[in-house]
Amino acid sequence: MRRISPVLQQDGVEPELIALLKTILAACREISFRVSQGELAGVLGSTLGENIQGETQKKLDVIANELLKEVILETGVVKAISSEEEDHIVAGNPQGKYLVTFDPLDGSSNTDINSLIGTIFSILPADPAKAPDDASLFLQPGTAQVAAGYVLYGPSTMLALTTGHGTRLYTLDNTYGGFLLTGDQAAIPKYTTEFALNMSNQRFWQEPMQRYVADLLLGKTGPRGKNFNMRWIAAMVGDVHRVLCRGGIFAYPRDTKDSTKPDKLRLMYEANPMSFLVEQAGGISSTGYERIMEIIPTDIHQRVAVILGSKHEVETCIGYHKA
Ligand code: AFP
Repeated sequence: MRRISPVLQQDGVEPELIALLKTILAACREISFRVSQGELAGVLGSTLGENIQGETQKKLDVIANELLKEVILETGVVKAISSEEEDHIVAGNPQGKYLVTFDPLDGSSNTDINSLIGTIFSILPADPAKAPDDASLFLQPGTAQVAAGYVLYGPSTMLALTTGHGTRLYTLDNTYGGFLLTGDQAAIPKYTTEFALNMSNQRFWQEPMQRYVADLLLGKTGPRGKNFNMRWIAAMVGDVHRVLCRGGIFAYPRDTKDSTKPDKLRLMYEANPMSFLVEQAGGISSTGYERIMEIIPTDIHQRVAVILGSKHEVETCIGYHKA
């Protein structure tokens, strides 16, 4: 089985970017170990604080955030980082070529029930003309990403990674201490009968999503002419991983449940990196009205509606938004 570096070298990825990715993955290996120790390491449960999103921080959120921040800034090739758990961007080396955004622990409500969680990251080029404490550095569309990935802390620890040469899956080999290639070129099937949505929000969705899901639920006797099955992990990393492995549609649509927060998922820390991975595996990713990776962000903590996965199914859902 192949290690990461030769695979990335073969794709022509710059040595500095390879080194940065390996540093991020070293931090993820450490997070994986802490996660696997669970209660034994005293890392479960919440802190007393809240993050910028107004969400309670889990102890593991804070540990993962600190670990990533420290090792990424030490590389010297990163101009600034932006984390879901930090109110503001954190400046790095003014000469750094890259910007890193990350969600240190996605699905953190799953930590206390020993269920799936993960780290999501994205790497963008840094504008040499801007200062490292200038947040506008990050206001680039997802199409500018040079790499994106997630590490899923599940029964085995897995990495999905893209540098724009397809999406590959790796598995952490604890005996060797690194990630080994276990799934070359993920290919999301075009058609699916599986959907992932938080159905408890159904009554708060906008009309196009209501119609789309109502038709799905009618199954074989409805306009779709086939039965669908539902899955919901409550951690985007887990749901997107399933989509990469066997297809499906994952959506967190806009809703009216909380008027201050019509969209739930974060553009920079969740939607853009996942969209890059999904598109590189042959799927598509949209808000229902536009391609997610073409959105020009106006704020680092911006949220967005997400519909992604199997090409035909996402296109069908988009069709309901156009009607
Ligand atoms: P946290 O990382 O704050 O736990 O949120 C996870 C998440 O943003 C995303 O990973 C899930 O798909 C979604 O929230 C789950 O939301 P529900 O609470 O509606 O199930």
